[in-house]
Amino acid sequence: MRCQKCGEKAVINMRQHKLALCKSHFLDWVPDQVERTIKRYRMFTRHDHLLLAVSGGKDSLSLWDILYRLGYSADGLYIGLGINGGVNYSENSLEYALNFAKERKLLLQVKDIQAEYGETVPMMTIRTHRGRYKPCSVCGLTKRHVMNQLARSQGYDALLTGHNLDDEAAFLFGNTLSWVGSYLVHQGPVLEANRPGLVRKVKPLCRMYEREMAAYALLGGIPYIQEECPHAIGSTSIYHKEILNKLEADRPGAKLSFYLSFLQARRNGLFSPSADERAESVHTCSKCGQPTSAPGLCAFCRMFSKTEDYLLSNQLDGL
Ligand code: Q46
Ligand code: ZN
Ligand code: ZN
Repeated sequence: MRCQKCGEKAVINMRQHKLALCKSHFLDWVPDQVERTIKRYRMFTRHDHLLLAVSGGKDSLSLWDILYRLGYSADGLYIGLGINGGVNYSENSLEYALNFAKERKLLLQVKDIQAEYGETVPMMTIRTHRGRYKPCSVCGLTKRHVMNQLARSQGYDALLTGHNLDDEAAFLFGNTLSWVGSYLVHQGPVLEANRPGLVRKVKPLCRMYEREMAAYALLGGIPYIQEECPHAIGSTSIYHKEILNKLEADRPGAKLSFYLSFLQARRNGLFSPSADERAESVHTCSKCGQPTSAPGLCAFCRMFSKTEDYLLSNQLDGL
């Protein structure tokens, strides 16, 4: 197979785009595609101060590399969740993120959940019973809270995540199977800051296949943590990804078309906020100042207040 741009030996064949490329043309093609996505969805400009959530995995590190190559100014944020899972997952992933930042002299902010809130995500999960002992629910809530809090307090213009097309299509598939309208209304490449206290969220890799991002990291010489988070193993989202991969194998381009058709349907007004949602008044959490649908504390502060009570009672017991 030959590169369609220069005729050299191709290293990747992307059936979904009917395109085969050599290493050097592929490494130029990926940033070019991401730049088009940034412009198409008016995500941000080169004047904006960006904060990228960095996990140490291939997507976020590749995105950081791409932004750097394209001349955008993006700082990284690594959130230490305290996940071990028998593979020192959090410690190792931090190492990859730190090395990446150091080599390119980029700023990586590190927030350690246990240092900040007294307990790791798995500890909070066991004690609060949130998510039936599966940490993903506590983890998602914590990450969203910490990312928004830091982006807001330090005046960043947008918060970026490395979600790729496979992530977005699997999320969409799951929400379509159960018709979770409230998620479908809000899913997309850009989540506007439509409530006071929220920072704009964007996903510049939303049109890039996971396979393309893995190839970019590999060919671009970007070391990243290869292991999945131990809590992702056996998850519904991975199961949905596998189903979509089968569909993609038979019909190249199916994932992209599923996602893009959804975005088009949404633009055409197929989904709209429910009457409940429209009537919902926005409240501000009395503790952290972030928006919440009910008066009083937001979901994160409610969960964390149980940690505070628990830690305090432990201290009192020790007196
Ligand atoms: S990091 Fe956290 Fe994921 Fe691990 S505990 Fe679940 S949500 S799987 S992106
Ligand atoms: Zn070429
Ligand atoms: Zn709060």
